[in-house]
Amino acid sequence: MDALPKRVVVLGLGRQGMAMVRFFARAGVHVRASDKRDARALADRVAELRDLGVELVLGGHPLSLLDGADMLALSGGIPLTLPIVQEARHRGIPLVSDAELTLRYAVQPTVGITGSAGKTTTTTLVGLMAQRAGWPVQVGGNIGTPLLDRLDALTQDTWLVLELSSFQLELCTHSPHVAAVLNVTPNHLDRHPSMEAYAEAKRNIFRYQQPGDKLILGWDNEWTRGWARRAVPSGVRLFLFSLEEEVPLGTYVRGDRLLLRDGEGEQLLCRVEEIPLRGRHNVANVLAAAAVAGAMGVPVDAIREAVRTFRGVPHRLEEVARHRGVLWVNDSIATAPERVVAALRSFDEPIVLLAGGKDKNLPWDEFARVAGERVRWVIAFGDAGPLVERVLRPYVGRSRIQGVEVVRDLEAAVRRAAAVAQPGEVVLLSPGGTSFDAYQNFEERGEHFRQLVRSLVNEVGHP
Ligand code: UMA
Repeated sequence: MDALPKRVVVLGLGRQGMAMVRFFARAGVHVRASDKRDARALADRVAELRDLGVELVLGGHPLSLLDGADMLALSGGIPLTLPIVQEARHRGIPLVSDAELTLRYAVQPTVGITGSAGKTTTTTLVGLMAQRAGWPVQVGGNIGTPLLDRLDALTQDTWLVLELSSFQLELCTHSPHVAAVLNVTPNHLDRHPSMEAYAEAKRNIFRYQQPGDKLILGWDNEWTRGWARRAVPSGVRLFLFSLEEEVPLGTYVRGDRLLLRDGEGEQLLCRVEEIPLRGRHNVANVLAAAAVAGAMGVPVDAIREAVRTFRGVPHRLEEVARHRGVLWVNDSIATAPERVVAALRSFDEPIVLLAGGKDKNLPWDEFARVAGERVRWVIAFGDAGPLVERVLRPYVGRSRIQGVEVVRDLEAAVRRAAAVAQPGEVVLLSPGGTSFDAYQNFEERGEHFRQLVRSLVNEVGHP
């Protein structure tokens, strides 16, 4: 096991930062913690930090924080371009993320799942599959709960199933025992310097795997297929999943059946119609989760039961209400245009789309094309509202899109949607941008949407 540092600096006091602080402070490491926000904004955690004996520097990250430090621990939201991060590199101070620390110090078996799309659903499903088998399991990581500060409380045989983001992986030099990359498509290009850099960050999830470890890769995606051909570390067992082709080891579809080949022959997982989630991308997510669980050794019965009973992840194509013949769906988690495309493909009904938020410098052309095939009306909101309007304008009247309007915020968008949606249609919040123009995170945005829809439904005298 790697030795602990003596003096560590933790940047960012959100969920990951707090987990890192607790982990180090309890282990007796000297912790200096810093956040760009001030003590008032962080009032709810300052008392805990003081109790832990942490040295606090709030309201910014002066370079002097690094004096005497032998490690710099970064939360996911800290860009590597910050002057203090550059300075740490210059001084040769190693950088880590909470994921790296978890993978480095956990004695438990680890499973890591990443991908540009589908990782939350897949990770959740893998956790449920292991649970169904009666295995001790904890699900965490980018999905919302870092597990780092709970490692000590978990038994050594507990499976840690982690959703890992490119931000966390960028700083990883350890890989999980079972690693999965579902797909790699443009995302976070405001943060990573290039598509290659983004993909290379993701590759860290298996780059450091050891002989005997297991790797699961998507066969239908160009990047991950390329890795399956060329980049598997020696001694690592490769599983694939595919909607398109039958693979030698892993999961695939034949007719209406999902099948698993785990080395001991072919087994039936379930039929496509047994999957309660909408959309072809969810069939891919089920295949991915089953391949991961199969690689872990979870019995097929448990995999099947988990699939049949899974009702989805909050804020992910979540049906919020059916009101006067209109279905209201919350897909706040869609923070990239590509995610909206997957959401749009999940419905046969005409769609009133609520899109916007904050753009990440991503391409929107594919979004516009698919919207043209599936959407009747668009209500664009937030920072990226004018951008969404601009990319869709050429389609109005020349595709299924009859109109695009720009409103200020989500509240106004919901009001307008209530006015334009017709019975038999779906009102879909699937923004394509992040929530950071108006909210702390996508959960808060999704929660706000739910509230707005609920009050609309309860409104007396609403037409
Ligand atoms: N901060 C600074 N200086 C800065 C920037 C931020 O001090 O220059 C501070 C902020 O004031 C704030 C803290 O850093 O106090 C926020 O840190 P954070 O953004 O890392 O938030 P956490 O609460 O730690 O949430 C993180 C993940 N966030 C990011 O990666 C941006 C969450 O993923 C994750 O669920 C959580 O840890 C638990 O692991 C969210 C996300 O958007 C869902 N992830 C991206 C994605 O999925 O696309 C990667």
